[in-house]
Amino acid sequence: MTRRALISGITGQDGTYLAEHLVEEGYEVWGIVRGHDDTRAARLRHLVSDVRLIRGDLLDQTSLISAVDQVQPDEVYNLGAISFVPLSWQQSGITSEVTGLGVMRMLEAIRIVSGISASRTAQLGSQIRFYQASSSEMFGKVRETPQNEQTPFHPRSPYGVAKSYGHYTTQNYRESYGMYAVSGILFNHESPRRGPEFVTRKVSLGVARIKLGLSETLRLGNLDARRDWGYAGDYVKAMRQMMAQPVPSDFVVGTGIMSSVRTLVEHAFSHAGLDWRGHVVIDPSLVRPAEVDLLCADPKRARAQLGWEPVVSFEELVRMMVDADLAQLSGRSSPIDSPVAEHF
Ligand code: NAP
Ligand code: F7E
Repeated sequence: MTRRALISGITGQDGTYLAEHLVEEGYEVWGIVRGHDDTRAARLRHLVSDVRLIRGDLLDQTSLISAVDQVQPDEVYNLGAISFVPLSWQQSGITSEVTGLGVMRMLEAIRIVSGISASRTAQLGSQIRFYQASSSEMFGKVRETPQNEQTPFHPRSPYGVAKSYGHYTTQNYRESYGMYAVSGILFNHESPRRGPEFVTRKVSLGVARIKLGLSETLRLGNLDARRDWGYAGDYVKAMRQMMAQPVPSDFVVGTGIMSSVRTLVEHAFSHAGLDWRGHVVIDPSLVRPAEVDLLCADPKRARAQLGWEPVVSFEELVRMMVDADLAQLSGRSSPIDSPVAEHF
């Protein structure tokens, strides 16, 4: 029988790749979209036509109950969040509400629609499965390197704190109610669909603009930070694989290789035949109040139990993103989103 998936955050980077992947796998895919911005829904439809949309908001419990009740999904993927770390200091309240409490609201919607309570726990097999988009930002000021499923959390931003709340809430619903609820602790993953405020896309767009003579400089913050960067198209496959396990549990997903922002910049400029030193300007206002200095995954468990492997390397990813932005800005492909992110 056709499986039915409901995705929050379907208009975001991961939502579009996950929707594509699930459609390819034969799923009927539904997405929750907020009421205010039809351009985001239009972009989604341009990328993935075969999805059904339903209105809802992670701030609004009633809308989530209605969505789950109407769709009657087999699987719910909670990807919706305020996901840009610097914004979480400026808007910590709304970040806690959406990225943190939103997880609880989505789990409550499933619990209520499924008729699960403390005295009537879920029966594995027939129940709605739940995936939470947890993040390596929960490791923050890392206690060990690389980080695995047992590494303690030390979040460094309101975003990391909210994600930690969502992570523990997911675990708690699994333990309290016997629900099939899992978290993927995903390390940074990028693509040509990445929001223009995140550093990889900011760099690929900046390089394309400089190459095409549309700009001279690119303003950046901390070049020493190191991240484990992979390709979003690879990571959404791990989400589905986690939901197909007989017993629900959490997985770290990343490449196990880290690179600095400086290395990212060097690769991106050199791919376009440019020397970054003549163009990059360090802007202290872009340095964060509390930085996560390094993140590096230990994906052994995902590799062994899910059979998951990243396909696209960091170098291929950077080239893919620069080429996509060059094509977009020179009019050789249709626009994905706003090409200006200088002020983030
Ligand atoms: P993204 O591009 O920023 O997408 C975020 C999505 O959340 C958008 O579809 C947005 O919808 C939706 N959203 C925002 N506020 C909402 C609300 N109040 N109610 C319902 N939906 C709301 O993020 P992403 O990169 O695809 O990441 C997907 C998820 O994985 C996020 O939870 C993120 O925190 C997490 N994560 C990402 C990474 C990464 O490296 N990409 C790593 C670890 C974890 P609108 O279009 O309406 O704004
Ligand atoms: O920053 C440094 C910055 O904003 C990466 C989100 O998807 O991944 C993402 O969070 C690094 C940081 O991603 C600029 O200081 C330097 O050290 O691309 P980012 P992030 O903060 O790692 C995690 C796993 C998530 O869960 C999040 O949702 O790059 N950096 N200069 C800069 N970063 C930005 N954005 N802009 C700069 O100019």
